[in-house]
Amino acid sequence: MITYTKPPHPREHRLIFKNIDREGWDQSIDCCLKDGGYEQLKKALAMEPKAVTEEVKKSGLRGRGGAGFPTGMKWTFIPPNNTKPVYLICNADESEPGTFKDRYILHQDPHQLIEGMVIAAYACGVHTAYIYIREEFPAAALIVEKAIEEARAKNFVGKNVLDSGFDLEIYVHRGAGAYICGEETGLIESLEGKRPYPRIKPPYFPAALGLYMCPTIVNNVESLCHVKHIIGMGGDEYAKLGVARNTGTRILCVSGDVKNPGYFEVEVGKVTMREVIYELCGGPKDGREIKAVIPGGSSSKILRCDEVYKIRNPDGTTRDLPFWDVQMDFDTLAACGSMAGSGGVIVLDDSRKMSWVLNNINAFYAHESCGQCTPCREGSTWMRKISDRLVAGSASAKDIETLESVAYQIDGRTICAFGEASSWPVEAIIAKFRDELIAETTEVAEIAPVNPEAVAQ
Ligand code: L3W
Ligand code: SF4
Repeated sequence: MITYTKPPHPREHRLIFKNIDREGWDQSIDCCLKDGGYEQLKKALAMEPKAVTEEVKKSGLRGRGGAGFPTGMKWTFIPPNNTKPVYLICNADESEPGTFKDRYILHQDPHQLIEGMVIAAYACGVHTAYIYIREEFPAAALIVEKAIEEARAKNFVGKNVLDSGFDLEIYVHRGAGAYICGEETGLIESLEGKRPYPRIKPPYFPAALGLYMCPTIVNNVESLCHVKHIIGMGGDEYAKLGVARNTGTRILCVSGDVKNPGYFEVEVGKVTMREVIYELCGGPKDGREIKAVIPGGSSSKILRCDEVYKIRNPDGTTRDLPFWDVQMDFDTLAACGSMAGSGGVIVLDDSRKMSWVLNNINAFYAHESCGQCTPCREGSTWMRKISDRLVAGSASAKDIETLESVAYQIDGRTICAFGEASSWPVEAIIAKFRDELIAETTEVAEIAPVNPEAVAQ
């Protein structure tokens, strides 16, 4: 029986976090091998590469890094007549505010990731793979480098992996300390040794034109770990976890105003907002009430706890879905006008002023904009300046209108998704908490219009 230093909640279903906080688990390859490590790699190497991809497609796995894009489908985007090298990049630049799951995997179970990567590389015909680890995780980089060497010593990585004829090198690359390095094309530029200016998509979808303009598969740490379990269970069996179109498990990182914040691996769509807050996290802090939740990292739109959403049923009819009954899956959160993102659930209680929340988010995006395109560079700075005034008590009601207008002018007019990520929180907070924000504004005296005749005299 597995015992933990910090036991999982009974509602959890642990696949990826099975070894996190496990007693007697030391992250070494010996420990991992005693527990069946690299058995799924042996199974995958006995299959045709296309059959491995087929299992991942059947599993329904959707990317856990933010966009929820189907992983198996992404792998099939490598052009069929390609003659260039194909690369695999593990995006370990975990930096979405509210998200803190990948670091635990890198620190405590690096072999799970390496095994998933070798299987993914085999499926996609990759012989060179990179793990791009954010600069702020220096210990993780050392742990993963050591794990790669251990795997190489056992011939799970390197030339002729387990006598299969398949070669794979995996390199750790340390990030450059910016959020935008986690945007897949910014990451690729950074890996090429350049400033991480995102590329425009299309045409630069990495699966066709990625690293060194070669086909490149970019997957998040958690997504690649799931690959190992999909091969172990079979795609069909894996797809029985979770709900339709939202399969498997995912790690929710809950932070903010609850009694027991932390990480919880649950079946996708099998827990509601009420269950996350009251069961997994022990409810609001004493004497407080929940006000709102940002469900999928800071880029996702805020949900108010008194909202009721109109949800379209498969037969075209609609039904009402109150906030507390919202299932934490990709499709339900999208239907509520937000997104599941990278799994970072930020809970806000009635002690939080929305002007403070807004300003906090605006400060982050203004600092992290790469500056390549004008709407994002200028817009994020203006949004921060206005919300600075709001928290300082010197904003007017007109400023709220201007702030909203700036957000809508960024949205859809930028090179990468960062532009939307900076504007969506502003749009949603203003739309849902307008009265509260306006109550914090002051009336500014009208400045008298300039009289041209008086100036001429
Ligand atoms: C080839 C096509 N490939 C799509 C690929 C595309 C990418 C994936 C998803 O943004 C979001 C963002 C953050 N041919 C393709 C194609 N692809 N069509 O599919 O694409 P996309 O553009 O929807 O996603 P993205 O640009 O990667 C990600 C949000 O996630 N976010 C997460 C941030 C997460 C972290 C972290 O800490 N892990 O930073 C949070 O909310 O705002 O909206 O691979 O190439 N026709
Ligand atoms: Fe850079 Fe922002 Fe433009 Fe993305 S949207 S390329 S982060 S300036």
